Amino acid sequence: MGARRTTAVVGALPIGTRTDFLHGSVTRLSTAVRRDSRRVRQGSSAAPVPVASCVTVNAPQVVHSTGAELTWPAYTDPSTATGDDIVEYQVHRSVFQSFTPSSQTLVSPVANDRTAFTDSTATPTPADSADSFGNVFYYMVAVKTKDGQIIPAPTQIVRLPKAGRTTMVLQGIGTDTTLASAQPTSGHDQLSDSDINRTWLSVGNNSSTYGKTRSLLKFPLSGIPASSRVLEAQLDLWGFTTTTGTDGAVYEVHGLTKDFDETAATWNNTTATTPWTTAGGDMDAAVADTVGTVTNDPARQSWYLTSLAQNWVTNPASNKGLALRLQDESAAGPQERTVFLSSEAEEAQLRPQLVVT
Ligand SMILES: [Ca+2]
Ligand SMILES: [Ca+2]
Repeated sequence: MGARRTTAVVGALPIGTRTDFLHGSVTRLSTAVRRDSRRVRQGSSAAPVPVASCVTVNAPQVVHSTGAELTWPAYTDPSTATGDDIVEYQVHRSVFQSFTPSSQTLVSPVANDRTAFTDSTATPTPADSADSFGNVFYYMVAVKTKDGQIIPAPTQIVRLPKAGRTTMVLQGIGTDTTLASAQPTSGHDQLSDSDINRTWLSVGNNSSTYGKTRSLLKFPLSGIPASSRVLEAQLDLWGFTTTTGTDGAVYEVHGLTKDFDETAATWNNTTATTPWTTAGGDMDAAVADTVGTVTNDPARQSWYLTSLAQNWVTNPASNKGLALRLQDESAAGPQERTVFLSSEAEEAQLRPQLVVT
């Protein structure tokens, strides 16, 4: 079980002035997402290094206590000259975010016809260590060329789990949509904002257009063996904007008890033809976790769903997804709505993710 830390948030959001989502005042968005140096997230990458023809390692989806399972796009040979032809890839690893690849950081050369490597060389942090996670490393895939150059690349941060553990990062591969009580027969896989369809999810109770909104999300966990023990499952959503009428809103996660079709689900229906038993989504009464005090600053919000995810792993048929809703959706309760980026958002690193260890 890990402590509640994660997230190096890296990324940029669109620039500009826009009308506030779901009817409201005009707000000015900052040009870039602030970086929160207190937190380190699995699978975020460093700022791009402007190097021609470098190879940027992908955010890993599977991380072992001995290292990450890495993949990367193939090197693009920049010219017909032979000097810049690839000889081999090189996987490098450092405890520093910025480093020059050298023999001291080299983990392994990789043949030039391969674009994957599983690092198994890190010394695992003992399972009984007081730390909740193992070491943090930065990986780089460099390219060695025929003329002897080593082309560096942006690094990828990875936090290793402790000995005997594996972390799966599920991002951008789930399904999600919004249910809206004031438009109970319309699907909202995208939300309209100033007549533009946005890849957003909404949770709240103070929209004159949509009424109460709840977000549904589902992550496929089929890659995790059913016998696995889940030590921690962390849901991360990128909060894009929050509109608060009265303070105090609390955001709850519940396990869904009926599957949903992300393109057809509505407040009334779970698919195009099947109604929910209870309009607004059939869900467990139990609350898996809550988050309060969401401000209008763009920020990652995290919920911890360990026992819910354990059920999904042990009994895959029980994984119907989850619902995110306000604790008190009534007119007497705190009035607020938050827009989160969805699994179709352009900013791949800011899409919803479930990190399971
Ligand atoms: Ca060439
Ligand atoms: Ca979606």
